Amino acid sequence: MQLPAGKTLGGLNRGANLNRAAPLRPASMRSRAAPVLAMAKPSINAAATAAAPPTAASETDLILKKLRYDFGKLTPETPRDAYNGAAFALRERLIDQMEATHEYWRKADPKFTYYLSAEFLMGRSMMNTVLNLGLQGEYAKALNEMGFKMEQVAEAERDAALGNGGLGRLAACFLDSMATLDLPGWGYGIRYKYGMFKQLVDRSTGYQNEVPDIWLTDGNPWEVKRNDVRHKVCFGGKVEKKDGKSVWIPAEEVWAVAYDNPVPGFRTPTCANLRLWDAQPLEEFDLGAFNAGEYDKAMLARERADAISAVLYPNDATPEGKELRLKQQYFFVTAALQDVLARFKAMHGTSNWDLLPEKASFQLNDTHPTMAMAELTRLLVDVEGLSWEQGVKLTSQCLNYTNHTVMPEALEKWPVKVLAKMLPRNLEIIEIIDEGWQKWLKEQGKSDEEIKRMAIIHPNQWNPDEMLVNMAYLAVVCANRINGVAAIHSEIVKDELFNDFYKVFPSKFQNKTNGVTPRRWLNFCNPELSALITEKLGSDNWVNNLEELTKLRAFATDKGFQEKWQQVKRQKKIQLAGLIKQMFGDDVNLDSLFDVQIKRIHEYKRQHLNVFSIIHRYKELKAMSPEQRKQAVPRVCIFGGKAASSYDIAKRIVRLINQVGNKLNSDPDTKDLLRVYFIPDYNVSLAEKMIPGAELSQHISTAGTEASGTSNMKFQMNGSLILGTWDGATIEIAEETGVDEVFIFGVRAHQIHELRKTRKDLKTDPRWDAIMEDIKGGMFGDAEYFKPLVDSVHDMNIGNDWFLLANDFADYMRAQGEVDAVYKDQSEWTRRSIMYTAGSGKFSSDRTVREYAEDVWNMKPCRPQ
Ligand code: 26W
Repeated sequence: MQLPAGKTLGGLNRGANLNRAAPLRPASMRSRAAPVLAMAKPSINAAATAAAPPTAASETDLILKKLRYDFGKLTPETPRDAYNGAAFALRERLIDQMEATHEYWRKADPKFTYYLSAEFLMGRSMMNTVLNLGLQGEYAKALNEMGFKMEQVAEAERDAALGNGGLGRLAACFLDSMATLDLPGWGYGIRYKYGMFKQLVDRSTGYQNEVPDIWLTDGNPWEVKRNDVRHKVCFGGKVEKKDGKSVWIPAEEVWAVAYDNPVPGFRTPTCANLRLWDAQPLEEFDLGAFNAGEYDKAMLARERADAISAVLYPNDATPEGKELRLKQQYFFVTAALQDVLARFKAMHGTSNWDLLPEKASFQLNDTHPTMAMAELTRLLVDVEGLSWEQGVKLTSQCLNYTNHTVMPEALEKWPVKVLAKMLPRNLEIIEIIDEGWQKWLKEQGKSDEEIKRMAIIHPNQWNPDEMLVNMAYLAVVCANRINGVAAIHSEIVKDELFNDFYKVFPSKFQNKTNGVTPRRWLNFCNPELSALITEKLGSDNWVNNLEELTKLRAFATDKGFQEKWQQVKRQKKIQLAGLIKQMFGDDVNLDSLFDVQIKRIHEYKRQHLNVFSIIHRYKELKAMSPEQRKQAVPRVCIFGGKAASSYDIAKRIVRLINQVGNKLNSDPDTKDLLRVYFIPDYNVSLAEKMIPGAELSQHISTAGTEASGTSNMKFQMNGSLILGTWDGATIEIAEETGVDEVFIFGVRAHQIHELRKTRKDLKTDPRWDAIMEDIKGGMFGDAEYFKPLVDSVHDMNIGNDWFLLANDFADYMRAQGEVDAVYKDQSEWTRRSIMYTAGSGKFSSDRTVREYAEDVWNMKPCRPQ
């Protein structure tokens, strides 16, 4: 790298000489930078970034320069312009930090962890980047001088919605914590061209409609295309035996091209990476076919490749079972594994494979990346030439599996015939693994019945001639460690879901209770409450040491502090009311209890139990005298959540909530006491707006069905009380906050099996029956349409109501009554609200990720100096 004559790196301060106007690095230098992430070379970043910290002036220059040369705009006219300028300016900061981090890690050669996930629900990046880099002052000033408010500019950004719900968002929170904890870690996933569909709700009919999420139209400033980082991905064909070795001759090949998304940590120089793969054809265009007039054939390779990374499957609990889904899963898994092995070989050569588990640990985010179990073995044995034994050993030392659901219908099983066609060699490897596994079980003295129950490849219970590969069993047999995502869930995983396997190797099983990043979910989305907490605790150390919040307990009954706490909550309620005004044109009563249930629509999450209780509350209010109504606690009930496009009952639940809202919100007798709003297109950035304004959040899944839940943690952090069942992480939230502080109801998980089997002592309730009659009677219109919904929950005795809504109804109404009673005592409510936030320390994803690093990945932080 040539510097101007007589100048040494140290001498140059960024402000003066390094302003972006005068590009420091000549073009050729820039291209040479790319290999750093593939294979490192000495570079200047560390020194450069170590120079003068950014100033409002330097960022203004940079923003205007980006606008001018990347967008041909001299000054920003719209928030979109300002966003483009700011985003591309920050992009340069991010790339510098990422390069410097990876150069440092290249030298330090620490152990890395790789988070393999089919989903990363990142949301927006600008505010997160500005705040994690500690540049809010500079950027707020720079943008204000251009006539824009930071919040206004942030609204111009599209959400990166590359996920369905909990699983995808957890992956995003984990990346933030890994970077903030200086843990060398990367995410690997798919760069979907179309993310989670946009949900439109027809206000008058209440129907959900889906439209594609075309999020990349205006480019994506938060990614760096790595044209030179690509791996070949093969499909189909056949396997031939050549001198005793299996040789796969594929029928189709595509490129997996890397796009890097820098992941900056909070207040650390560490900037990790999320590498997303895009499918590209080997041949862009078949000119021969074109000249022969076969136009479709000319484009075929392009279309087939595009299809692989085109769209996210919008189901979050029932596998579509489509071949393209399996193609997507194998595509990103093999690209990730090839990428990691290439870097390992560059660093450690090809005769040091036993070192691999010391240098790389992989976390499989549910079963979606489970093909990694066969693929890593294939790459090590077929490509790198290791022995089968060594290949399988290394695989089982490197790969770990997290289970996120016990719902039987969510567990992926791929037909053997589909695998035989698409991935013949991988199927062969799975068959050999299963054979060895069953043989080993036999040697362990397991009965044939037990061995049959633990077979990885087994008949389809609904059509025995079809053989299926059970992806969860493959993961459990091959993984080094297996974990659930909350204490109760991990017990169910051991005692029920994988009990046979647990009895074989109990030491593999662990619990890792989920967490959420307190940066995005408290510090950034609720600056008002954050400022109050920082003021009370004397520093904002809590942002990455969340356990410090316990100190707030001492002030829970402090009148002065309570007042300030109430003011902040009031401010956030006003903002949420503003959102309702903007969307529905309605002014809501700010003295109402803001009651929020936001999550994917699913029968086990029981949004319909919530709306049934609202129908009863409405009827009670209608039956009251105006006098009595004065005693009632006014409520604004807010829902949000997408129903998978093919999930019929879930769509009927969405419509019922909207129809109930349309009726109640316009009823003169009750509209000041009870409102219902279904906020459409619920996503990460909407959650950031809604959660701080909530006073009560509902997590009312049938006990034993919600693996953990993570929105419950976000609400807790923001001082929103919880009405919920004894399920998932809500149990641990109650334990941390104080069980009496939480409104708990409903049957317990261990009682359910018996209840469903015997159907004895099932509770009924005349209020419940009346509600069912009202709906069937057309009180909310279209009785016909809602009949299947009513039938699905009415009358357990005929096998309906699998999720026990009727059984839990009375106790739910009891808890609802308690909520109203406590809300009438605002100082008691505020005391509890403070206790929730104070008890949320455990639910930082920093704690969760630290536990994974210690107990699963066995790795240490490595902070770039
Ligand atoms: C194959 C279709 C499919 C897609 C996604 C099946 C299952 C899933 C996910 C496992 C569903 C999911 O998001 N599970 C949620 O994961 C969260 C993070 O651990 C938990 O907090 C939620 O309780 C769990 O439902």
